Amino acid sequence: MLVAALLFTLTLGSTGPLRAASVFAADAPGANLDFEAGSLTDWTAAGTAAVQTADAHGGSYSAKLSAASSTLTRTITGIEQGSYTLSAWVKGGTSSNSAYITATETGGPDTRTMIDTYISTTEWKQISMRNVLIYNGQVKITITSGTGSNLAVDDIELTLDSSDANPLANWSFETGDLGGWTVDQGRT
Ligand SMILES: [Ca+2]
Repeated sequence: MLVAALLFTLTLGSTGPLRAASVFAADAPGANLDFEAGSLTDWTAAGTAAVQTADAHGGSYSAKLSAASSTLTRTITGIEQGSYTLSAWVKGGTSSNSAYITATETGGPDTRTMIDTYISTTEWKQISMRNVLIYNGQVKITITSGTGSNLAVDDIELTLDSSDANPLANWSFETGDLGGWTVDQGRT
């Protein structure tokens, strides 16, 4: 008995896999994620935090949280839904494992990376938080010194690893035809 069936398949667009792109690089104009504004423009500081010229990972400035329980915070908005990596360069002393960077208010799970595991007093180290899921177009970045009193940070980057934008053509059939699809009729 012949069983007729319609098999719909959909071919991905010719653009291929989505490639990682740094959407908020440290050197993005006006981003001040590298503190090269020479001030804490776009950041909110609590406790004792300021830009410094004594040391920097890149450029002339970095930010330094020079007292315990200090924070630097900013919210970046207008970014597309997807999975990101948030990275930063840090330098300083340990904090009894109480210093951290968080990515919150994304519409997804909060992400936190403890800094002590990576930090050094003699060289800049890059820490990265992968799988930062952003569902609502924004991310709140917070850097906390914890019990430490000499946490320097510089060159923060937010990189889009995987966009949730649907790469499939004509997924909703709103072209009014089967464009993008192939119809395989009569397969048994
Ligand atoms: Ca800098």
